[in-house]
Amino acid sequence: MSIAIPQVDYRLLYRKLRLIRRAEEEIARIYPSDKIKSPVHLSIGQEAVSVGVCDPLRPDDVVSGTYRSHASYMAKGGNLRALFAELYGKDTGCARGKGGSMHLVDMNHYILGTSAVVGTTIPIAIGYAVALKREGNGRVVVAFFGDGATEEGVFYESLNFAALHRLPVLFVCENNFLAIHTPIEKRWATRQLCERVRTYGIPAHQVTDSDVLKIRQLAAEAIAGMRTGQSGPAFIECYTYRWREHVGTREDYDDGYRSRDELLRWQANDQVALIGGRLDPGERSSIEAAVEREIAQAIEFAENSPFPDPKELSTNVFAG
Ligand SMILES: Cc1ncc(C[n+]2csc(CCOP(=O)(O)OP(=O)(O)O)c2C)c(N)n1
Repeated sequence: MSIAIPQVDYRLLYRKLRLIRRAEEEIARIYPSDKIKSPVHLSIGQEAVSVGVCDPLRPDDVVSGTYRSHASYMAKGGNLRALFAELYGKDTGCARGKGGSMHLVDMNHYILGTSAVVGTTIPIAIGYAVALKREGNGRVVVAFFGDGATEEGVFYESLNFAALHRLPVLFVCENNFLAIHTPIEKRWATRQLCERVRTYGIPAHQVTDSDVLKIRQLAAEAIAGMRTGQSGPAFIECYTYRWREHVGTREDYDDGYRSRDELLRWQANDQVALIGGRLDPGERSSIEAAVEREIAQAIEFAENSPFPDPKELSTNVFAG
């Protein structure tokens, strides 16, 4: 049976790419003021992965991310005001101001809570996939994680369990070649991640140029197969590049672990600009204006929201 993949809507795709890029640039602008109360791990440069993968998702599909999840949160349609309020530590934040950037969550949009501990959100995503399979409504889970997370044992346990039980989960590795400052050459004996994954019987694909349309197509095919029960889990490794420092908002090309030439090569292939360039200029500027308004309103909301009541210090922090 052939699988129908929905047509690309370039306006929607650009809106998402631009929203993520501009929201994170605004976070970087505000950050030095100390209004943002948590460390931030930006995805500027990596937007194509979240946007390409989330574009074919249904609103009731589930997404799981990491501490670097502003992008997947926005790509899945998470509440932008609650995102900014969370960064500001405000009561109206998506985790009531107690989690900050690394602990985003929005269950109204099926965005699972994220964690600072590398690899830990992968098995939680698998747990949701078990629940969705039992539910039987064709919903799927996407688990996003970095290349560093594939060094955790739980990644391989999760692959095996998902393959064994044919769970509807799409594993997406955002391979930016770095775990903090350590390059992949010093961490991986071989680059054959997809081959390692295939040994579990999971189809694995690699996108090396960050092309958002290729990523979208592969994700759409995998998701469509899982929805109908025709196929089990799938894996996509997306090469990508983080333009700013690991944590914080600086450009860190003088820190000695990577070169600005590398950045320039990736910037020449910037998917935000490339997709924007496919639009009619008038259409493009009205999308950009709408994005600016949405972000400005979210910032204003965060600024005007109250901090949590001190009496709530330990509420929703410990079980029971
Ligand atoms: C279990 C665990 N080990 C180590 C760390 C320290 N640490 C924080 S981020 C990070 C790098 C992870 O890199 P990757 O998974 O590739 O994600 P990226 O930051 O590139 O998005 C490490 C080692 C941690 N938070 N948790």
